[in-house]
Amino acid sequence: MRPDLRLRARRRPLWGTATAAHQIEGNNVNSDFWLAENVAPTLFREPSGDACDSYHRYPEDVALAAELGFNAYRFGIEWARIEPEPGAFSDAELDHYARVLEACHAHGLAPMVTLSHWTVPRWFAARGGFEAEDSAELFGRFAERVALRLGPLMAAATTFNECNIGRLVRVMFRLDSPRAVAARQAMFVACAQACGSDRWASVLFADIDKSEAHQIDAHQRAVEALKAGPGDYPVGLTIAMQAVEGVGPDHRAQSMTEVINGPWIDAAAPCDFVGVQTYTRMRVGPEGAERTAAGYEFYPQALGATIRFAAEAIGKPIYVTENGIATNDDSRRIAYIDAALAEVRTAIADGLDVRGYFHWSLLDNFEWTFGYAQRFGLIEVDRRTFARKAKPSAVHLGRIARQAGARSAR
Ligand code: GCO
Repeated sequence: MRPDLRLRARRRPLWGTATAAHQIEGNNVNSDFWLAENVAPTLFREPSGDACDSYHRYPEDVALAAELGFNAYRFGIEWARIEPEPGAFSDAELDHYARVLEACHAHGLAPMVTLSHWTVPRWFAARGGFEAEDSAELFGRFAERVALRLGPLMAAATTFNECNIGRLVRVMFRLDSPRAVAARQAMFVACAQACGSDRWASVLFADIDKSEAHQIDAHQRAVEALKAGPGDYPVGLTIAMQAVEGVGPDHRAQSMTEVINGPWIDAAAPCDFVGVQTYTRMRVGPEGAERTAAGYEFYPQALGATIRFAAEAIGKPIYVTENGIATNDDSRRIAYIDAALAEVRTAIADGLDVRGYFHWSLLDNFEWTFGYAQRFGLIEVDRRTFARKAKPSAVHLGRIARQAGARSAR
């Protein structure tokens, strides 16, 4: 009798890794991102192409994660595959994701599923994405189909990945500059023209003044759909939380935190947990601070601050659903992991309800507009043969998970 991982997930801490459908599966041709990667002009350094071919190689990925010592796996299901045309739901694609979930169970990995990890079907982007008045209803319909088919197999689910990303990228990457706005608009026009549409809107570069209220409505509809069953699993929301630190007497850390999080702190109210996703801190850093390959300051201690912020602001159980580092020096990834986990342990020792840690990412994968240049993975992937090779950091974190009791002898 296979142990019920959903019950087990409630009882013991989850130690896992995280991925996203578009970043690892490959050939997500019906998605908004695939089109945006392949139009001219584009903001993308290179197209996602085959990615890690995890659409076909997920059995290998899941087996590797289990072999390393993890007991959970956070991954995304792809709306653009499940509903390639409006209302045309694919049972074959839902069956595909049921097989991915079954593989997780067969390997003792509690599956945490992300319903939307930024990508949407291109037909949805071409009608205005979440800027469209009826967008929440369409997302709720998608969530219902997912809940009905996959609910009995999920150990946990989240509606949106980094729901506040439209806010964060504006602040962190200064995307409001005239040059950045013009480059984005040119790509959007090219996408709309390629679809024969007069509009185009994506989640990552959303005009949140037009989209945010609809996306919050979509989140609430999805929470209701998932909690309606079948299946019995916690439903959450993941929020991008970089630790915002003030420098100098009149810093604006508090106001910047509020700008980055916006209404999404309150939107977590109907959820059973919040997914904290933290990479670094945001401050006018000291000159000479070590930087990662993503340009972030090397500051794993940020995780302690964001866990405490989430506990205080939201008051829900916490999973760290993303934490990691882009680097070609794996020894720095090991140092980052040890320092980040020290923050988690201290938070738990201080009585905070932290229920799991998912490292971003299992695999070196497609880092959105940055392409494959930024390597966040515990496992490297040969870009031609797709061969996987665990880095020392994978063995290191897997050993920590095992020593923490992630995988009792089965
Ligand atoms: C995010 C996304 C991931 C990224 C990761 C590294 O949090 O931005 O969930 O898709 O790849 O964060 O930037």
